[in-house]
Amino acid sequence: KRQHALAQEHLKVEPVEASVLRHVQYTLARRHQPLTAPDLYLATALSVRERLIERWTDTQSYYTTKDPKRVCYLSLEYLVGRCLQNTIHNLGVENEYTRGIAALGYELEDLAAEEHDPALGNGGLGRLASCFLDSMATLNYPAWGYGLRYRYGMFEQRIERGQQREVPDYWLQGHTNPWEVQRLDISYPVRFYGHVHAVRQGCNLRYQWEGGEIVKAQAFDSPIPGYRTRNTNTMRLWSSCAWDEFDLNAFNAGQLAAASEARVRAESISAVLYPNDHTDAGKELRLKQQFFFVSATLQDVVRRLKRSRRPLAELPDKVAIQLNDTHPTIAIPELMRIMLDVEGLEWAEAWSISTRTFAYTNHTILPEALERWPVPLLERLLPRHMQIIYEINHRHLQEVEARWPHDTERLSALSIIEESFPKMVRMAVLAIVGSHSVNGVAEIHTGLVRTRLFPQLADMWPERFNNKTNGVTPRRWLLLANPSLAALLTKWLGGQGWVTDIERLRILKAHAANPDLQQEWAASKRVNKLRLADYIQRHCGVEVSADALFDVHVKRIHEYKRQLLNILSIVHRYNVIKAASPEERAHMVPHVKVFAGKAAAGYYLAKRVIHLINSVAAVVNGDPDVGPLLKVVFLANYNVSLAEVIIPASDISQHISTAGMEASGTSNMKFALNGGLILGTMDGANIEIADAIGRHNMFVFGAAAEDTDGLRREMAYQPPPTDERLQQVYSCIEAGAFGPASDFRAILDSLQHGNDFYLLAHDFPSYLEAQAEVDRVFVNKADWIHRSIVSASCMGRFSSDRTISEYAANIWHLEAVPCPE
Ligand code: 26Y
Repeated sequence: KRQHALAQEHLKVEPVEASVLRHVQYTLARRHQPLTAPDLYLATALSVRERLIERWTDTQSYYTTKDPKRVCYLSLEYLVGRCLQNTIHNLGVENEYTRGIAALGYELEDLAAEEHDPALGNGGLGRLASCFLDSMATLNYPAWGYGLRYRYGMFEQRIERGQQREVPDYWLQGHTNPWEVQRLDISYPVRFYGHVHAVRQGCNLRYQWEGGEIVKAQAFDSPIPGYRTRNTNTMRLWSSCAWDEFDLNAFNAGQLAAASEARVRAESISAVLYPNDHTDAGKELRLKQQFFFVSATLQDVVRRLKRSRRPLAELPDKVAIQLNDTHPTIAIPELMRIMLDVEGLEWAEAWSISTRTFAYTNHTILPEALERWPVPLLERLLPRHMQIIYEINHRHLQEVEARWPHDTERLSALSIIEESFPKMVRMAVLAIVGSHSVNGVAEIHTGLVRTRLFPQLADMWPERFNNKTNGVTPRRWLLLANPSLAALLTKWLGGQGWVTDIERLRILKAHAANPDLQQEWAASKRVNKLRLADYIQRHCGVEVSADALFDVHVKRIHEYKRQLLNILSIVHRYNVIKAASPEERAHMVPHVKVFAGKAAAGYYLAKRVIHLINSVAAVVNGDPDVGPLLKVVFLANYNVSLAEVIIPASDISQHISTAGMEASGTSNMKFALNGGLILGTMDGANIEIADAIGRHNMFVFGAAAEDTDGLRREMAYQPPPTDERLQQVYSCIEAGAFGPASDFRAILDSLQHGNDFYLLAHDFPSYLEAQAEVDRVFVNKADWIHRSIVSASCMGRFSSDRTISEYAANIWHLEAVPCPE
């Protein structure tokens, strides 16, 4: 206590400058060098970190005393974003630090930009996990995020000659990461391969998994501070290394080679993030990553339970485990193995404990993203788990047979094992059979999970399926990313309460027509547009006007997200401008089209689309005849920090997936929250956003999800004629207007000889109509701003605070445990 009080006192009296300089001088040992921005960033981070660690250790020991139920969020991906400003804001020390850093001759914002943005995830699913961690801490839930500490994160994207080149992201090199603590006291052995040994115990057989290879899982913890609360949770990421150090006595050349091979093999497990989303490659190393992370996590969970002297039977009362997609699903057989083989529980009890502990979130209905593992691979890598999966399936199918006798079709649809060559384990089916809750991430998506993806499972356990519409954290996506709008909100809403109660924005709706508010609103948007214009100038060398309509399309490049539809419409717009008279041009709305996003390295068509966008950009931007009426830019290396610059600056953002294919989308929420209007299809969370803000405040087009199957069938039977404008766009590309047509042959073929699976040609006319409507509204500034205010003010439902409260109440049965100040 006394020590604590002393430390408190010390922190109180040590001003920011002194603390930062102490770190420059003594931690970084740069007493005689001039101050540089990178040094100062690190010293500032280390200074903030001291306050963070205090809260963190207090929270953790408070949780230990209280011993409440906790949630463990298991995710192979986290897209954390930069930490410095987030931590400073959540701790409520921004004034102190802004002033302190200014006194040292720097701006806090500039130092913050020195931080490397860790990219330990692909896209939406990883960023959602990080938004959830922020909300869980802010709402005082005792929560753990578990994951993998990849040495190489998502590749860095460079654009060279219009094309994507992937550069490895060795994010830890040359940096000390002040936001993590290596826990040398926390590591676990993880086994692979080996064999199963059966031992007779009385009249029972007990199984033991032995031999094989052992790898060490080493914990790295990052404190996750809640906003203006003492609660600070833990994100624990596992790093792999060899279990045994070299046996120095046994060294001879041959053994050295073998020993270092084993080390390299061990370290390779957490070496690199699989940069694929939505296409499962089924690689052995990926399965190793999944099991490695899951095994270490479960050992950690069980150890904690035992430390609090509780029997495993109490696990479901003390821990909820949420599986972020099927990626950690091997946790189900692993927990069963621990209970059966290590703890000696009987099957029925173990199974009841397991299913009451696990819950599963599905994030996609695309067949190519559904994980399936070959049985022979599982038998070799995890032989005991394969046995357990067979046993789970056997009992599961017995239950099916009892309810629906002699229904072989149903049996094969419901089986965890797919009877193919080789046989495959369907991880989603395993996850559903082994959980008490299965949720989708938006209303439409949950509906499709029930009716299209797993109708037989939903039939069997209707109560198991539920919806949790995604949300985003207003801390990062409004308070941090958009300081000018945040200041406006604080002023108009009479304080900062909105940061944790975003529903308060609704008050603004009544003032949407107020000219003062409108004028401040427009001024704030302009500040953000100028910031993006500056970024574009510096990174693309293209000058854009903040008076133009900023039309943004940023997300992973994928056929179903239809960046192609957008760029084709841009070619059409270019054609229209070229053909227009000066009078017509005078009435046109100038557009800046902003693209960003990464293509999976092996996704050929997606990479061609990037090439096409850049090729169109080069022609359009270089055409003096077009001038400011149209600019097209592709911003390289889309990541969380770039999103923070782009999102607040949009007038329009596009979320135009083929209906039924985007599970939810979360950037749509961020854009709308920042006063951007949405051009979108009736897909994912767009539908609920339209409901919340009023459909007339959104620009909607395209086929509806329930019509897509029928349309595809019709079109296959009788292909409709191609829209003339679209035909003209094809002709331009064919004619080499944007470089050799051969560069885009694959795209043209997919469009002209494919079956329009993504309904691009089908939706093209209504897409152009929606764009025309956008232009008509944009010229009426007051109307536009009115819509912008109304839509932002109705976005309260899309805070991840709401989402997490629903998970906590309905799935985890968790109570908040506020840590006393
Ligand atoms: C199996 C493996 C290759 C794989 C890896 C990553 C499969 C999928 C993914 C990532 C999926 C993902 O990011 N899904 C997105 O999740 C968001 C959060 O729920 C949704 O908003 C978004 O619609 C969905 O595409």
